[in-house]
Amino acid sequence: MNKIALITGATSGIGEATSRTLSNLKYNLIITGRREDRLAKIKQELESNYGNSVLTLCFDIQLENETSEALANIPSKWRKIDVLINNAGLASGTEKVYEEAWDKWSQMIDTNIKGLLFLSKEIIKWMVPRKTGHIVNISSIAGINVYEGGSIYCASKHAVNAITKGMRIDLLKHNIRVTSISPGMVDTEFSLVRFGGDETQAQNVYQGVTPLSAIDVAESIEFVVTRPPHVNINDILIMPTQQADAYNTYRK
Ligand code: NDP
Ligand code: 8X3
Repeated sequence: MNKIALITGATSGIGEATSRTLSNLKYNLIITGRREDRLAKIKQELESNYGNSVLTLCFDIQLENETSEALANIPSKWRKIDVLINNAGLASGTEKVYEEAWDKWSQMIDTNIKGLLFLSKEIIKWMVPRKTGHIVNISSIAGINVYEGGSIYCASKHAVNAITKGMRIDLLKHNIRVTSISPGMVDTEFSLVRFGGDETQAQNVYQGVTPLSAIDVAESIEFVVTRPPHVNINDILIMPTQQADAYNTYRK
């Protein structure tokens, strides 16, 4: 029987690329995001190219009631989730801690931390009795370094790292694997979202650098989920060759 993976934030970037790599491995997929048109298009593309089954769930992961309702509507045969990819997330703005950006900070905290936690709790409840499962949390170099104008985004990814370590310990006796993947710069819609749709500012982030592609990260996800059952990859830090860390980037 095909395995089932749930990928949050599959409407673009890393999540969308991962939906292709896992479809290629014959996973049936539950894909989520807020943009219903994109979910429908990706479902259609995957099912016709890979022959797997794809269930779409459209909800805002910041909202517990929407998330609960979406999960409650998952048919029982789809609840045997083998792999959960906690990928939905964003950075919003580059305001400093004394500047006015409360709404943006709340959005990052509610999406990157609370959303990930609430959804995970619900899915883990289905994994524990089955004594099997794998949770892959998408963190960031921002979970390791803190840079100017990034305090709340970085805080959210530091929190993801702490939650990941906690999950690993709490889930040890339940045979559920837990992995953190921390990329540096990846060329997705991430910077466009961070800069509120300003394409020039978004493109400047990648100037003179060959960033990672979403596929590079999806291939790391493919690697961790295809290890034999006795192997748990705890952490992967994946960077563009031209970026050593959040502070050191060599731009040509
Ligand atoms: P994208 O902006 O391309 O994708 C983000 C995804 O998250 C979209 O599918 C979006 O779906 C979803 N999402 C965002 N907010 C919500 C929400 N409130 N409810 C439901 N879904 C939501 O960026 P990336 O692919 O780059 O980002 C994926 C993850 O990778 C994020 O966690 C990000 O922090 C992390 N990351 C990115 C890096 C980069 O440089 N790009 C580097 C390191 C980590 P929709 O808009 O349809 O809701
Ligand atoms: C995204 C990478 O360096 O913009 O998580 O924080 S960075």
